[in-house]
Amino acid sequence: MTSTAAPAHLPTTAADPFAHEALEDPLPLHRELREAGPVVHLERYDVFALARYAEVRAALVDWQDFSSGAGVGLSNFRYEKPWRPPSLLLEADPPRHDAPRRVLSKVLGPRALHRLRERWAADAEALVDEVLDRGEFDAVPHLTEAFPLRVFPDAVGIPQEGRENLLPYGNHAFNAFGPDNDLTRAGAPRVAELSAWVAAQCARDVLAPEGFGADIWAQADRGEITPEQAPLVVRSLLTAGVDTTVHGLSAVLYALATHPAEWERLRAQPALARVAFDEAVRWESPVQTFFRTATRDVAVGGTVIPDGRKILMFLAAANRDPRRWADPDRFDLTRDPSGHVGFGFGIHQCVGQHVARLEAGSLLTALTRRVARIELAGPTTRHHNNTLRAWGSIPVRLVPA
Ligand code: OVM
Repeated sequence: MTSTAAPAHLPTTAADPFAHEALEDPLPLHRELREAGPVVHLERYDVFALARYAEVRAALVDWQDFSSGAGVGLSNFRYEKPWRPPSLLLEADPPRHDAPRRVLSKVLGPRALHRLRERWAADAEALVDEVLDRGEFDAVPHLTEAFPLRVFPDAVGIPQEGRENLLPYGNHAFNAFGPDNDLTRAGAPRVAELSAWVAAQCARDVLAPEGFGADIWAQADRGEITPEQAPLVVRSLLTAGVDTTVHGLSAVLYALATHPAEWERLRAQPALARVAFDEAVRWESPVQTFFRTATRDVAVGGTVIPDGRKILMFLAAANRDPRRWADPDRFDLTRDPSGHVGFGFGIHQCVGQHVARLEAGSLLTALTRRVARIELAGPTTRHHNNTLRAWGSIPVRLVPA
């Protein structure tokens, strides 16, 4: 791989955003990167970093100069073989990106989700009743993992068997956007087995006759995508649709448990559930970072990023940039969190965000109806992942309403 010396005036850091210290608490690094300048060189990986809101958002919108087709991880598909066939959505540029994107936008759009509203509301109420019986419990396995696992695989239409593979597969896929460090290597022994299981769930005859999976295949019948593309579009749902929503739900639950006044505000005004979830996505940024690749020598903030070089976009740092957000570290249901880049921005902006918001809205609404107080009941622990900001454990006590 070629590497051009960084311009002399370009701020540089030896910090490793994928080291355990940074994954445990990334906020000091994010502040350092934002304050260093609009573009920073990360020596350790010889890549460029954007951490300010304006530059991150501008680069996300500019898909022509900041390409996804060479992968959105550290690995540059111009030079390195991807660990799996690239995603037709995430790891593709127009025009190839557009038909799969159109199909998935339709399949996961508001019309399709309408059918799920009542069922998911009832599922959320049943789950909240179950955990209320427990009194004190770990909210990660019993609530924030349990809810997506209860509703999403059924909505896609995959069989029961093997669903325990979904979280480990997603966890590895998000680790694999980072470097070949201990986290990525820890996932390697199961890659073949997990990938084979995921691929098998994407076949037409394995998927239920109704569901997101069948809907994707129906779009292939209509010629919107090819029959060769359909399984990979289903794979995107199974890769990106579980861990992300789990960690988003953990984020909002932890925020509410530790901000009792905001919980009271939500109880008094349950229509704030969507704001609460988006504010938690801004505040926590479950997806912390994604890379892009420069398609030409591209000027950003007075420096030139050379053609073919990787750029790490710190969504999480942009979401707490004081240049954009008043009191950015505050979790605040009175602010308007729209415009956050926690779901990305531009043509690749999370195609599943309506699904995520419906899951969160269902669960938060059930909680506001049945729970008076959410209290931490013990020490929390983080789960480290190269891309995701996640809780491993959130011990809570729910006080019934
Ligand atoms: C995909 C995909 C999309 C978004 C995130 C992601 C593993 C994967 O299309 O496979 O993370």
